[in-house]
Amino acid sequence: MEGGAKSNDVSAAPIAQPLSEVPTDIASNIKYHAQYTPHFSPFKFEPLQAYYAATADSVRDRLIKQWNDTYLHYDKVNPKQTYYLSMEYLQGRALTNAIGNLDIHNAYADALNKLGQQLEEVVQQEKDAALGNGGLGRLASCFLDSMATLNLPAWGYGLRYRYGLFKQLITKAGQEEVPEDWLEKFSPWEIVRHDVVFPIRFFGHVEVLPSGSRKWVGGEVLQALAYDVPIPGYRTKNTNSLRLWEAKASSEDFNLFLFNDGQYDAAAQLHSRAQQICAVLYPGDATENGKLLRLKQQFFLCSASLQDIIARFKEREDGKGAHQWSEFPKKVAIQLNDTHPTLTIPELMRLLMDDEGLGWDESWNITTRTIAYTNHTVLPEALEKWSQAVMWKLLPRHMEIIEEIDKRFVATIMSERPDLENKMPSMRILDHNATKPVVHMANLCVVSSHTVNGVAQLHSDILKAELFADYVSLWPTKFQNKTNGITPRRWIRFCSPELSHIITKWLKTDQWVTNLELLANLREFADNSELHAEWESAKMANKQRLAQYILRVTGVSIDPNTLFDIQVKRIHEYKRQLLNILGVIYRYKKLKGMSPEERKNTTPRTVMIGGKAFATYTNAKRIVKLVTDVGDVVNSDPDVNDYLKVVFVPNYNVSVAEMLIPGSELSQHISTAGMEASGTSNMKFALNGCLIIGTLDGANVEIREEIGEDNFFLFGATADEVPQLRKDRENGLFKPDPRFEEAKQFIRSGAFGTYDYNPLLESLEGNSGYGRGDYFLVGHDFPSYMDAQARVDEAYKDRKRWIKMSILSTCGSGKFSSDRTISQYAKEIWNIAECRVP
Ligand code: B1H
Repeated sequence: MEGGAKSNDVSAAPIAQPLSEVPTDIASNIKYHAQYTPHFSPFKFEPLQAYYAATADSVRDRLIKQWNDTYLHYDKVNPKQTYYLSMEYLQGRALTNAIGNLDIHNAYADALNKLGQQLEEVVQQEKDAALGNGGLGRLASCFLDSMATLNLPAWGYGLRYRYGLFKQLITKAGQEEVPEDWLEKFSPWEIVRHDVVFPIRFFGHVEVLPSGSRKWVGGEVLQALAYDVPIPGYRTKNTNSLRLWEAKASSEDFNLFLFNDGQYDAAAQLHSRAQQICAVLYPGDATENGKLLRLKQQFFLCSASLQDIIARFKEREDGKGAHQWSEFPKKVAIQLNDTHPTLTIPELMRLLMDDEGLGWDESWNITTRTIAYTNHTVLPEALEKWSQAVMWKLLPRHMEIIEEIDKRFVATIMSERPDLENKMPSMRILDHNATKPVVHMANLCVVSSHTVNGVAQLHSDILKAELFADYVSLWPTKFQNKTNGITPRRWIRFCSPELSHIITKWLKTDQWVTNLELLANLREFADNSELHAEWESAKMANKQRLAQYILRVTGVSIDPNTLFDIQVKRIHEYKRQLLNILGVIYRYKKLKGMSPEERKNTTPRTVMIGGKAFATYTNAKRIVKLVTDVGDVVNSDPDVNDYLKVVFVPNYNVSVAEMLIPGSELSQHISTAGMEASGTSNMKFALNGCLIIGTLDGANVEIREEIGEDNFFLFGATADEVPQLRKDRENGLFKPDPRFEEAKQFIRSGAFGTYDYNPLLESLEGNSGYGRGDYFLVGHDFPSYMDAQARVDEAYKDRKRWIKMSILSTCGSGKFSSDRTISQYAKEIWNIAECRVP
């Protein structure tokens, strides 16, 4: 059954005033919710109840009030609004962020105290919303925080996955994945909008109507139901929305006849297909089935969001007479977070032409003035290419439109730039030569967007010089850089209150929380011994908190007086956790060979490595296993125990990051140059006064510029050297450093157990191929990495110098606020202005 959905009302019914019985004083309000929310028995008040039934619900009242006011205000002013489309959001926990942004943190802590609860304990009851894989999803979440804080009319759209990123268990066998049920007890932060439902079609065919226009019909039709997550800005009334879509089948799709006939599965077939759509984040796409489901997810997000955007556009414009389609790009900006929501392009074309009756030229003009695309990677395996056959089957009308876009693009080139004819194969959207024809999603995005941006200066330069070089000569002004940023609220103000108070005290203002460049003013105190003492004691408090956490989750006791050295990020060969652990192995071997006296002259370290490996990425899983095996040996070796510990931090996620980053002193961002588009944890660590050891890759380049090269432990090949180094390697010109050979040999000797590490070691041998022949140049960079580590050891011995470097790292982090990034998107890509709720 199709067409049964209500697709008109996109507004939230405003509640004129809060329920009068709900007490406004916080403690009574919490008590009220504890008694009247139906989720738990009313007479228990333990931390879990305090979180669910009370704290979150009572914060929610305030959020919803602000959310409604914001919506009404945007409705009234009708400004140009941005819609950020992303398949991923890594929101983490919401409670601390909500009461911090609403500026009621202390009041809540006091109120809970009165009720016999500790806020710190209550906030830990919340499960992380992990609807994302890593940096790309966390960036989207930081952007939402900044858009609200800057009072920008801007919404996020995503999918409400039932199971987000898996939970990582570390066992004797290495990593195991288990589902993380973030909705197990329900999320108090989402509001289901039963009145916001849109039909989404899959499969079917295209019919030509008597008028000559085309219409997509048949197939199966599911429903997209909206869930809104209010996104409060920091100390402002503006509260934006993250709208997450869930897939449903309608009741008419339930076949009562079949059910009564005992055919239970067949009776609910569409219901079960609907459930699959939002069941999991990024299901493995190794199988044809997995691919089709991922494509369905992508289309589901694009179609539902566009229908919603168009409905809102019409509603707001019709209030002042009939809407003019030429106004659409003046009211709507759409940002595609990588190519995952690319289907927005043909879907907008389809809606405008087939549903609204516009012609091709007008529809194309509107589409290309509305849509902009952010590229987040140059890794070939992450550049999406969809099989044309699969797309014809699932989205026949969209494939017609994509063919037409491709045809017109080719025609334009042939008539305007015949010199580019030989570049056509790499520039075209459709390739016809391959044995299995595909759609190049990035090419579709570049051709159809008004702006394309990379996420750090080096990455944007590489895009212009390599991946998109041919397009640059065609459209020189289309390409921009927007260096990533992070929200200072979550990533220092709330996760490190101790350091934040010190900064506020010395700057004599807390304005830095929304104007991060003010941190530069701390530089004048970089040698002040009083600040040094306070800084060191705040860092020590954070290290102690981290040590307790590590003991609790791993059973390993670590000493806060050692150098805390951390690498946390998704496990990937290009991120080179293998380089890190090989360095650790070499360090361990040297320590073993030293006399007790000699050891006393070394810098004691605790090395922490954490991150999830994609379930089917075997080499990444071997790296996890190697780190845990090295940890087992090193941590139980009394000879070196006071000088080295190695911990694999399990289940790295946003909340764990909030614990690790403030307690870090050295962090590793050591990807092969040219491969990490930006990185964002590097910014979080630097902001928290943690020094970086890193390559000239992604945003490291700009971080080093900002905090000063003396305060950055640099090593390794540069991006422009990498291609030649790979060639040298293929030609047998690479001479490995003896230290590198020694570290590998130590693994082979069985020093870390009997697990078969040969495949991992072999990836570093041979002379060519991706994932072979040391494609990631671990061997080449190893000696300069070890030298940089030696400089770290020396620097750490000089406490005064180290603390100064730490302060200067924080001082130089002002540029990396996502407020700066988002202001630039607003001005230079979206052309939107603030719309502050009075
Ligand atoms: C980034 C991804 C990504 N780049 C494919 N690309 C995915 C690609 O599920 N998939 O198919 C998911 C994610 N993620 C990261 O984006 C970059 O590697 C980081 O360097 C960058 O900081 C981050 C945010 O821009």
